[in-house]
This record gives sequence, structure tokens and C-alpha cells, in this order.
Amino acid sequence: AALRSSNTKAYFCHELSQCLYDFVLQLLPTAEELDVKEDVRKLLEKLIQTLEPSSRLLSFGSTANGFSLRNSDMDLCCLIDAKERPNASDLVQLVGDLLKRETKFEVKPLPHARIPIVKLSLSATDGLPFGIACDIGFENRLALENTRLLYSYACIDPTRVRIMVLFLKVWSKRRKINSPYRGTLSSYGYVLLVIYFLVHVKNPPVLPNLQQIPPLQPITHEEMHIGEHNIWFFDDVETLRQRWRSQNHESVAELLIDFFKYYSRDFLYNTGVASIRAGLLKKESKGWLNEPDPRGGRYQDLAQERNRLCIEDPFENDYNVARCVTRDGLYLIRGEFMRASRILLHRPERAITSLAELCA
Ligand code: 3AT
Ligand code: MG
Repeated sequence: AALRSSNTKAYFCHELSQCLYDFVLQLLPTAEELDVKEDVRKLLEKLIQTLEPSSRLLSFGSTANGFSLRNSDMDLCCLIDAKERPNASDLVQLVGDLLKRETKFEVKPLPHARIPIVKLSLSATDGLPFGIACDIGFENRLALENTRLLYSYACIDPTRVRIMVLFLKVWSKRRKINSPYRGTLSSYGYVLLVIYFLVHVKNPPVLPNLQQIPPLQPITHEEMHIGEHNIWFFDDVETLRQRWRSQNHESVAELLIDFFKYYSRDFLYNTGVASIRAGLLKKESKGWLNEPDPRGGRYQDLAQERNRLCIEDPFENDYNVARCVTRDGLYLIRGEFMRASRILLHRPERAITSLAELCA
């Protein structure tokens, strides 16, 4: 009986891996969509250059990190090489006015947001069945670097890493737990949870820790830092592919089942910080503890709301990527991890049934 049940699990995982692959494949952006987005980027870059000739407009987020789904938003970052340039809020205003005059986009400048951006959108037309949504930010060099880091991880093990991440993005959106504005976690947060799991939880690891591999040639302090943030990581994926092979050969389904199990019952939510740079850290040692505030109840509640779930940003180490996750949000997220775990343990006759139920 033991043999039969282990056979069943192996068979189920084999089938589920195939289903995951097929499922994700049909959600990838089409070549046309990518072309349209690239055209939009070029057009906007040209327009902004009429204001600031030395500016460049670069993609970051999912359009550039290898984890993009059909109809995802475009995240764009404007870099200006001139020494003298307006501050981000003024730029948002200037660029906002320009794009209102010169394009058909609906334009919404948000000059006073924590990260000032211009929001653009275009409603659906025949040639563009889902419209376009796009955010333009300024000088956000760390976001460009963390995009490159995620992209490098995606390239090391393209099949398993990409399928896991893309599936979790779809799943978290369908289960409505992908919304920092409503107290749950951003896509970026989920991607970091997956990479943390593949680098630090799985043994043997599926991915190496790119931030801990030293450079092949010495590099300067300036090259290694943006401000006080160390942005070094080993980005020569070709060399790495020749020198590093994962000893972990689990299928994507086995990894996914284990991922849900780990985040349903093993991750130390109360005391732990997931850091892809340094492994499991303690809230206490980062000063991210829900310490009682001497000023009294109101502030104490605020502090607790802030650090319910702790995920360290890979470069901005004093920044908790999950700081928007509230107590209720975390309760929902953990509930969803448990639900997913339960569904996958059932192992119905056809793996596709589990997949449908997972995303129902
Ligand atoms: P979607 O396809 O848009 O769902 P995405 O991969 O574009 O997923 P996000 O939109 O969540 O991911 O984030 C886009 C980029 O913005 C990723 C990262 O470079 C930056 N970013 C987003 N959220 C944070 C955050 N909380 N802290 C730091 N950087 C962030
Ligand atoms: Mg995005």
C-alpha cells in the first residue's frame, strides 16, 4: 500500500507539473502585446526627451523581469543624466502636463505620493483589446536593480522558477490576496517569497544566492553601491550556468506543494524575517519587532500593523516589502496557503481538477 501511495504521489506530481506548464503558457503575453508596449515606451521616451534631452525611459517590474502575464501593467522609470534636474514632484507635474497635451492617454500625475509617479491609461480598442496601464517614476535606480536581480534568478532555472512565480501571481490575484492597498501582498512580495524558498528553505537549494557570490574581478565601492545600499549580485548567468548546477531535481509540482506547506505551517511569522540576501533573520535584530511603544496604545497598534509579515528588500535592507500587510491581510494570506495545501494533498484522479479548484 505504501508503494502504491508513493506511486500515486509521483504520478500526480508528474501530471500536475504538466498542467501547471500548460496553464501558465496560455497566460503569457503575446508577441503583439510586447511589441505594442515597446512602441509605447519609445513614444513616451521621445516625448519626454523634448523636455529633458538627456532622459531615458526604462522598463522595470514584470515587463522586464521575466515574470510578466498577459495584460500586466507597465512600470517605467525615467533617468535623467543632466547634473541639474527638477525634483521628482516637479518632474511628475511637468511630464504629466506634457503627456496630457501630446497623447491620448488618460493622465494622472501623483506628485505627492511616497514615490511620485505619473499614471497613464488607455482604454481598450480593437487593436488593443485590454488597453494599457502604465506608471512612470523618476530616478528609481534601486527598482531597476531589483528587476535585474529577479531577472537573473528567472534565467538560472527558467522553467521551474518562472512557472512557480507566474502561477503564484495568477493564484494570488484570483484569490484576491494581491493588493497592498487592501492589506495584502504585492506581486513583488510574492516573488521574493518564492526566491527565499528556493534559495534558503529547499535543501539542496534550487537556486544559488546571487548576492553572496563574489565578483570574478575586483570592483570599486562606487560600482557596488547606490547611495548607502549595496547592490552587488552575481549577474553573469552564463558563467554561473557552467559552474553551478542545482542538486535539487524536484518537479515544479513538488516544489509548489512544499511551498504552500512551508508558508502554511513552518515559516516563523511572529519572529522571522525572510531575506533573500541573508536567509532567515529575526525581527528583533532588525528592530522590526512589535515592541510596546512607551507613548501608548495608538502607536503600539501602528507598529504591530507594520511588521506583521516581514520580507526584507534585497537592496534596501531597512525596508520591509510587506509593510502594508495588515493583521487581517496576513490572516487571509495564511488561510489561502492552508487552503492550497489542503487541495493539493487530496490528489484527485486528474491533476487539472486541483488546479481549477486552487484558482476558483
Ligand atoms: P504585476 O505583473 O504588475 O502584478 P510586477 O512584477 O510588476 O507584478 P509589482 O507591480 O508589484 O510587480 O512591482 C513592480 C516593481 O516595483 C517591482 C519592484 O522593482 C518595485 N516594487 C514594487 N513594490 C515594491 C515594494 N514594496 N518595495 C520595493 N520595490 C517595490
Ligand atoms: Mg507591475
